[in-house]
Amino acid sequence: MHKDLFLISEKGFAISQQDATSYGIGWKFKEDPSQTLLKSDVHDVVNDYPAGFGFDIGGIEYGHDQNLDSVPFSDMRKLMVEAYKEGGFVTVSWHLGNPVTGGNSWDTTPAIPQILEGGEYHETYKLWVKRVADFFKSVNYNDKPIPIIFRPFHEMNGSWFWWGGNNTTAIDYIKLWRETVEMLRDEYGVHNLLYVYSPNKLAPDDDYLKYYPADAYVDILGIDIYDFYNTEDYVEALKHDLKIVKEIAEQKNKLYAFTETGLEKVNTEGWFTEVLYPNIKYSGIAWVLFWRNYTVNHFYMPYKKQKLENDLIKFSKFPETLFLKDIQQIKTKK
Ligand code: BMA
Repeated sequence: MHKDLFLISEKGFAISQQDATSYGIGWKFKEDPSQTLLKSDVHDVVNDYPAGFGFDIGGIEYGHDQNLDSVPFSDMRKLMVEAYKEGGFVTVSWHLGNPVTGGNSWDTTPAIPQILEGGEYHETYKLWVKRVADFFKSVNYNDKPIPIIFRPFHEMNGSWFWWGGNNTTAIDYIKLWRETVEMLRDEYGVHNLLYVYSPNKLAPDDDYLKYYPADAYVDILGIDIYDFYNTEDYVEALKHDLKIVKEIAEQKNKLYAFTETGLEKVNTEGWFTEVLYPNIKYSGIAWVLFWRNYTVNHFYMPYKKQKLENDLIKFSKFPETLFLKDIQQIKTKK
């Protein structure tokens, strides 16, 4: 898996999307035994699937049977296995709740000291991590858990989640990361994960490594940067931040990726080919992940007849933009 991603990063970058096959504009995954093929808005437009498939397990910690965006975990498991079987890769974020209040990720009540070893909510948190472990161990193909790229506690340099920014200290964040990895790996025996560290777009004084848990606890470096219809700013951030991630990753001999991006409602002419592409073309990222296609007011990839449909088609024809068929070829050639 790791090797495949290095090969991919030499040829270009894998196009990925969050919840690509779980739902799209006007449809939702429904199991159909006569139909094994996946559906995705991206496929409807470019006649190929994304190469990377993003999922979110937020809600699993509470023992819910569907995630925070109403995707049943039983469906998610099937979609993950299907993506892997087809030669794609699976990446997972975790919008977990606040263990102290029982609220959601955006409940910024400080919680880390209470859930670390010795804290009042440590046992609760251990149970949460066990639920995550049980799920990861249950995503099997040919009786073996499939590789999963896990990207927990993302965007920690912002203050919108309880695990980041003003709601914690870097020291506590790092302790939480390490304890979580140790629980998953040593206590619960989860060995099918690659861990991704992914801060949000850097503010001028931000140090990319401020919350970095150490080389032994991280496999891949990432960054999340969105275009909020402030394209100039976005392009500046792409240039500046991706260069920093690249330099650090190269020093550490690690893979790196553009772990989240997008322009909500993709409504800027030529966004894929003229704004994004020139700025990631030589960046060396292994993949770029676009956020989800949820509703007509919250989507990040064109769907059929959407304004940027042709721009996405044009983007898909560049040699570096690798969709599922492209990475199937890269993998079989090795
Ligand atoms: C956010 C939004 C939310 C969603 C969350 C987790 O960026 O898309 O609507 O619940 O991600 O997927």
